[in-house]
Amino acid sequence: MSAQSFFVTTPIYYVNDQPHIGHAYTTLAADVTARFHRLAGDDVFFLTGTDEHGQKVAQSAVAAGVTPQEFTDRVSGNFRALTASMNFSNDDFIRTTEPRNIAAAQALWRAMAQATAPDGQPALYLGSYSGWYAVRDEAFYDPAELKDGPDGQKFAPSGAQVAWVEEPSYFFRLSAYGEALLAFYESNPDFIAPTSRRNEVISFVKGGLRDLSISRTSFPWGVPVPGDEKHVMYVWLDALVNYIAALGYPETGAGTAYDRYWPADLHLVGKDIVRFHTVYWPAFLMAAGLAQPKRVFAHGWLTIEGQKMSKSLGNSIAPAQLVDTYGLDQARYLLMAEVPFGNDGDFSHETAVRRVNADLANGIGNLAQRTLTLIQKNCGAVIPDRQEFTEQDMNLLARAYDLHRSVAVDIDRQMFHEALRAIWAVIGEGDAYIDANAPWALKKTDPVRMATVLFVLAETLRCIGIVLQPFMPDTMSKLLDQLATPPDKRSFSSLNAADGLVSGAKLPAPQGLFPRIVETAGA
Ligand code: ME8
Repeated sequence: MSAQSFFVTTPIYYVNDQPHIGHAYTTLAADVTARFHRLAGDDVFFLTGTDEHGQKVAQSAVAAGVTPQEFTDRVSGNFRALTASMNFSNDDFIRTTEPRNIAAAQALWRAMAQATAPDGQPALYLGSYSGWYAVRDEAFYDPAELKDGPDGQKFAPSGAQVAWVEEPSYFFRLSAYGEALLAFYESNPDFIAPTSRRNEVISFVKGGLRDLSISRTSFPWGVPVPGDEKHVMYVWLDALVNYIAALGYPETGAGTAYDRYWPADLHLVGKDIVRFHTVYWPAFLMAAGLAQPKRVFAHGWLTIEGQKMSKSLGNSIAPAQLVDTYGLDQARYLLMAEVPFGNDGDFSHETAVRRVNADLANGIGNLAQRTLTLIQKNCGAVIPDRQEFTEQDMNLLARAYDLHRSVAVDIDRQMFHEALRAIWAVIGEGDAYIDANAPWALKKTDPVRMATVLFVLAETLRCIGIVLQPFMPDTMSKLLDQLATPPDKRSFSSLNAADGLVSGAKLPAPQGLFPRIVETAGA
């Protein structure tokens, strides 16, 4: 049987910004998901990239004194570098300025231009746009949504300043798609998550949709509209198309990547861009006659020490800085463990130190260190012989062999913090087991039982190590090396006794997994 395909995406990031931990947060969640599905045996495609057209990027290029192409070539690399610095396992990295994205955007445009909207009118038409536009959000706003600022300035709900725009524009007849969208949400209750976002989107669509301006003529930095090259496409159109451009759209026949991976299983996005992914994108796909993605999950907003990350406050944390301060896998753990995915949450140094010490150094680190050191000292540095298991032994092992199943449910709901909590519950059971059985005291009194206890602990650690790989790949690979687990026995299909540790296998000298962070006074 061929493996089940699994396609997960991140937003493609605007290159006007330096990557900060907010960007790393979304891509990390996608990385954990992709790695988890690979270990489950799925055929995974994990996509990320950069969004390089539009007014916002063009303005940043002017400010930097270079052409938009020079600018995007330079800064796109900052986002590509995240793959190495955060150990992301993306299978592709797409830039919207690449020929494949431009070709896909133009093909999607043509398909929509030939389409008839549900009201029987053409899906695209030429008109003229006059209204409010926020360059920072690259979004149009209704007058009713705006707030007044000083000197007659007007601001979008996001806080971005808007400017009045008047120019010829092609429109997408979004107003005709409301009912079709509502029917789609209704029959696909898992399409938008969490539920609070789903409810927001449904009430937005129920409130009535306006046609969407999808081209601009007042600046040239974009994808030319086929057949009318005075216009460039609205940046969100050529951004959203990246998800299928990376699969080779418009090639869609049997044997293509599109055929293999579309529809996407999961678009991960921040809460700021839900509307684009759950209203505009599905409507474009409907018009073009393409299948809908299965799920859009919107996570919340990260703040730093209680404050919004902003250029003016200068408080953004670069992902590399996080890795330098806490270590790579520690940084990955902290971002996933602390905040319930979907909620807003704060990153603070104090919490980070507490969690590294409590969960990593004293938690899994200590359990591994105690077990492996005892095996080293008392069992000749080989996986010990085991005798009959007690009921307590079997209970712990059953929990360890089963762990990936409950974790899979959490991962499929994007409840990463709950997945970690479930894994830490088993680590806690391992701690209780080692204390209850006190293998260090059995050396003289009952060495045979000591060997069985240490075997059970090592086998439990093997399972924990396997299940934790998506979150902390490097450190768990170190742990599995220390348990002499061969590389081909590290997927979920090895979470059983038959593929378990082999008594007598030689183990290397144990090494600590996570050093404690000791803060010197005044630091
Ligand atoms: O919106 N906390 O790009 P963008 C959590 N190009 N996540 C954060 C964050 C924070 N403080 N700041 C940013 C765009 N993010 C478009 C997307 S997709 C076809 C086009 C994350 O560079 C979050 O995922 O503004 C958000 O949705 C994304 O970065 C926005 O990145």
